[in-house]
Amino acid sequence: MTGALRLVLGDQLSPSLSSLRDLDPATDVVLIVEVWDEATYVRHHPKKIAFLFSAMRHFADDLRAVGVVVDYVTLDDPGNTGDFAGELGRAVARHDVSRVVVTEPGEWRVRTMMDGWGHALALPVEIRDDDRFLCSRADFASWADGRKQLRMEWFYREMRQRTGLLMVDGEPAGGRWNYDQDNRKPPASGLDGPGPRRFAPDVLTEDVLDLVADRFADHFGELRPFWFAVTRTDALAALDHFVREALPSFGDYQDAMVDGDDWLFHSALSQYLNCGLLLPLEVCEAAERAWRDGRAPLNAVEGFVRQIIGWREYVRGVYWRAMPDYAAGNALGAERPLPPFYWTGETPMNCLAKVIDQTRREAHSHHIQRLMITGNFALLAGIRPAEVCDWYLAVYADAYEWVELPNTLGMALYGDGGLMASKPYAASGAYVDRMSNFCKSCRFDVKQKNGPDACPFNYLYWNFMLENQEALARNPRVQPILRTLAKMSDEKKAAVRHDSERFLATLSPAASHAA
Ligand code: FAD
Ligand code: DLZ
Repeated sequence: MTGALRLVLGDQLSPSLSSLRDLDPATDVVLIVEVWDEATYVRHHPKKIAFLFSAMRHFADDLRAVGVVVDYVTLDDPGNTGDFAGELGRAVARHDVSRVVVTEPGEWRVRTMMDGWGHALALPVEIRDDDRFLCSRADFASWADGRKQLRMEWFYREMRQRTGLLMVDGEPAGGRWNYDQDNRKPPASGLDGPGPRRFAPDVLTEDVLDLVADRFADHFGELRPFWFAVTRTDALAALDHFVREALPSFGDYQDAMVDGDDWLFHSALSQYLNCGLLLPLEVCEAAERAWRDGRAPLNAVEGFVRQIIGWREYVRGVYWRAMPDYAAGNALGAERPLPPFYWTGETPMNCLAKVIDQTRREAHSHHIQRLMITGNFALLAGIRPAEVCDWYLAVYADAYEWVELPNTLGMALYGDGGLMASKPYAASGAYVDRMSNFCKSCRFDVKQKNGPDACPFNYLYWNFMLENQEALARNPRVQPILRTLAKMSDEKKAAVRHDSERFLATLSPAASHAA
């Protein structure tokens, strides 16, 4: 009897994956492929490529250990065609299979590729739902249908009821759905988080690191030191470490930024969740247990659970509902090219330089750094959303378009005109100063509003409002800001424009090369 060829993609490394569910070890073959096109459709950070290749190889070994036949194609296989379709074609020729089974991919780009596979292979291709997510695409569509705005908070409350997480007798634990007002503390002096659990690379990972060093040396980012978990067992240990060491303070310092502490109390679990080594429900249940056992306070656990069953599920729903047009969104008509310093980190603005440096070293920065430093700058400076999105997709180990695009284009850049965010996340230097210690060692003065020594976020903020006042005029949440703008003197407006033009002129690639 002929079997099924079950293709598992690099971000589908879960034993419970829908495409593996009815696998018959006697007849079926699992195909896993390292392909050039996936590693370069954006120039991914070397740590991300090494992480996925090593996790894919370990996953293959784990399947083999339970008797599954795995056909694993390495990047340096001499016959490697470099893409999914080519590798499927070769595998169909190698094996006695009569159909292909795959779980739907995370990206629209790959989903459209899949449409052509059946014809090209002359075999039926079954595409199954990705039920590792807690809200299916169909369920999200039913929730969203007929709503003018897709506010996360309402979606989140339904997800709490549906999962039963942090629910007591049908009511939200503690009587409130959302404990954000207890969170968002500025960083206390000397604040120091435990950092994520780190793992020494094994022999298999070392092989991958050599391969990646050889083939992707020209990509942005440092490959070593490499400490990510690459197996489910180690990812579970990383989860356990987070719950014990960091979760209790997660809520309090969720929005804080500290120069010199890359992680604070964040989990650093997103890359494991997004490639399937961890599942969202088990992560939330581990956090909930810590609250029920008195090991972590409710504000921390609720805040953490909200990020996963709320934000994570919600952005995925928005992505699939709004694609493919969503990717071209540019509601504010931002047309400035991405400044070269996003790749070099060479900028006199300390906050940007530090976040980009961390990104280069770790392929990670935390949410507020992404939203309020690199994202806020791109918003205020009017950088083309497509270029900003490509940057975020390339530089973070957890980046896949389904999660990166809504966060960048929708949340950070307001490129979808407010589908996701009720107002642009624009902030001046005062926010950065309140929530971080970056300003203390910056060449610019955050207290100065104008002039060559003023923090550029200060005048760029008002310049953004001046440039976009018509586009934002009907947004009720921006009204108070626009009323302040209307009262601003002409001299002050002229100074804002002058400082902004002067500063923005230094960002062009030509100006950077000249410098
Ligand atoms: P924690 O702060 O510990 O949060 C716990 C978990 O909640 C995360 O692991 C993640 O799975 C989930 N989560 C938190 N916030 C979000 C969110 N806004 N959307 C989706 N899931 C969330 N996250 C990605 O996973 N991939 C991306 O490519 C990505 N791009 C982003 C781009 C921008 C401009 C912004 C503002 C945010 C982006 N995020 C992205 C969301 C968030 O920044 C990361 O999930 C988080 O920083 C990961 O670090 P952590 O695991 O320590 O998160
Ligand atoms: C991100 C990535 C990389 C770098 N390499 C591979 C690969 O070689 N093989 C593979 O199956 N998947 C890889 N991935 C993840 C895919 O890009 C991801 O599955 C799609 O973007 C769909 O989400």
